[in-house]
Amino acid sequence: MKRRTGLILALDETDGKKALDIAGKVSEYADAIKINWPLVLSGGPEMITKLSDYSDVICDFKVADIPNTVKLIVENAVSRGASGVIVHAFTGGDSLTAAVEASGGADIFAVTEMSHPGGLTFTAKHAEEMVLLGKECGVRGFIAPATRPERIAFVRNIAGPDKLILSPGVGTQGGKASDAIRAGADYAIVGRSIYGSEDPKRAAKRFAEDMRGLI
Ligand code: BMP
Repeated sequence: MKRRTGLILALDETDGKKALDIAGKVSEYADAIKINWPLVLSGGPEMITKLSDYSDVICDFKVADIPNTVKLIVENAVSRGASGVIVHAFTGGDSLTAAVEASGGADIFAVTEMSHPGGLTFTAKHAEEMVLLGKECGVRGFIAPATRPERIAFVRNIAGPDKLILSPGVGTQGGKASDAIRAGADYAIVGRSIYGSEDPKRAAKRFAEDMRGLI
């Protein structure tokens, strides 16, 4: 994943045709497109391959399972063109290791603390352990919340300078892309504020401009 703007588009648009249209319009400003269950379930897993024509694709499947199932999911996503897969860390070291081993060189990102209010219930309390475990298992980076920039700084401090931090929660959830980057994130993930806007290209440009000079 080459960093130009620092922007990752979370393409949770459920109309497959519309999603591809938005991907084309926004690709100038997005370093990657993150695809999650809403679009995979409505547009089919072939959306992963189709979107990889526009940019790097990160499969946000938040994989949380036993090692063998993790392996099967990660292998399948990568074979369809994913250059990254997001997994949960709470499943433990064997499942995280299975993801890294099955990735065939694609990037594995582990969730630390989630960006929504409910993320405080369990994930925040174990964020440090999850980062340490992720490092031990060789993940490429972490997901940390733009809604709480001080927690991005916390994750960066434990993760060290070499891991990537991808930060969702920008825009609709209240976080600001430049604040996330200043706190230590490498990329800001933005969904509804771009794909749900009347002019997704202009919206993406605005987020990219907010981060310009910090990337
Ligand atoms: P939006 O910008 O529309 O709020 O979308 C954020 C995206 O990031 C969604 O795809 C969501 O599933 C994902 N995400 C998140 O919002 N918080 C997290 O802690 C982890 C996520 O993957």
